[in-house]
Amino acid sequence: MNQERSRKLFREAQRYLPGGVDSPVRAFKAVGGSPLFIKRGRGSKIYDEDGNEFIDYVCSWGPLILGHSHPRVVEALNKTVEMGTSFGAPTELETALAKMICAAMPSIEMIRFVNSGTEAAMSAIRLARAFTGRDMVVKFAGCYHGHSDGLLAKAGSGIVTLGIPDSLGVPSSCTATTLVAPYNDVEAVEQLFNDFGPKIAAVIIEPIAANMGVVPPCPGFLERLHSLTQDSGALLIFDEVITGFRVAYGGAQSIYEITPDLTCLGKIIGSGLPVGAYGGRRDIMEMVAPTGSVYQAGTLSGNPLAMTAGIETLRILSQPEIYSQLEEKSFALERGIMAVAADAKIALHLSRLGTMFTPFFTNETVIDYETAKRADAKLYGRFFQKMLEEGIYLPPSQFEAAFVSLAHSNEDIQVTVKATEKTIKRLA
Ligand code: KE4
Repeated sequence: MNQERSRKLFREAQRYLPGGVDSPVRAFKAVGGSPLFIKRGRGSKIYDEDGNEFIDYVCSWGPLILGHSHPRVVEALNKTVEMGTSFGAPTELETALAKMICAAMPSIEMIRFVNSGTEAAMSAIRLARAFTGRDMVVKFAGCYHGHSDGLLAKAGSGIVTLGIPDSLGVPSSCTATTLVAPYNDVEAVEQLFNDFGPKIAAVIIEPIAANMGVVPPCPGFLERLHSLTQDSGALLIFDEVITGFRVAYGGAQSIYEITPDLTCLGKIIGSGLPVGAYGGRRDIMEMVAPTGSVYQAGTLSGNPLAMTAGIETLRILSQPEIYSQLEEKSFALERGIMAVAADAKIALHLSRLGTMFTPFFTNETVIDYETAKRADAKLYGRFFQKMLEEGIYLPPSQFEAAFVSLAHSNEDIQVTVKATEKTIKRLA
């Protein structure tokens, strides 16, 4: 595959951008090789600067559930951009998208738009601390909620401990109020509430984890988190930046029928434009400035372009049968890949929920970060590279989610299964 222009562009980019990218995972460090510079996307396909075509399963890391350049989204954006890009003043578009989200997720009575999932999670934590008057926050190993200092924490020694910084530049004081537990480990969370209960402001969780690869919650896990937080006066924050409008129109909270106190959103609600949001109970959200004393602000928050893209996308997603169409495509892909793996007698566990999936090369069922890390990530890297040669663009990291969009055709699914068969044979 000719990658000449991408390599040239990468060399130049590395002079001006750290690692030649604006977000680390794009640099292909986890899978090796040189990143492809993408020129355009249409539907389920992306085209790189050397003219190579790929079936895209990254979909901008989740936002593009409709596929690239959906005609209705493009048309709506063109109309809005003609009237201006940003006013720094209220527009009816923000209220329109807010109403759609509140209607889709009844736990959200009020919402604040921001510009990224990082901002959403950071602000939700600040709000939870203000509302409860407490400082400590529980997060889970392998879950990612953006790069705010307090959330860049990893588990210290032992199973449940005070977080330690997971990045240079994060003072230990910032993670000293972050508690880290293993995902799906009810006993560990109960231990934390025994030890720190009255000091815990919130538990923040990806209700279906996607940042260690896709790892669904074990039966009863989310329900236990809900009861523990309710009983202790802590808030339950669902980080649905990925799962919101991805796994169902009502998000993961509608699948598991759990009402979080706060929800973080992003990605799909902006359909590829920069966006994030946090929302929840009115009595909590009214503490956000200017009605309350929890400060949070943003020049481009609720900007007309992101709102337009989000409104058009949710209009399409709210149509009947959309999610059953998405499920059909995704199930066909899972069934095809698992049949190929069984034939080749290769240890492959395809972890999937709805249109988000991760192939783990392991015999174990992946239930948390430790089991995810025991999968053969090196083999995943080779799988990634060989699939790329077959024209299939998967996430360039074992610890990410791949995504099916509405634009992925039955033919795309069959081509992907065939490419998997050829690749697994070559790997074996
Ligand atoms: P952003 O700040 O990247 O918009 O969102 C942070 C975030 C928050 N919560 C969850 C559950 C997330 O998955 C993310 C960001 N997701 C990653 C991919 N897993 C973004 C890709 C990247 O970092 O380049």
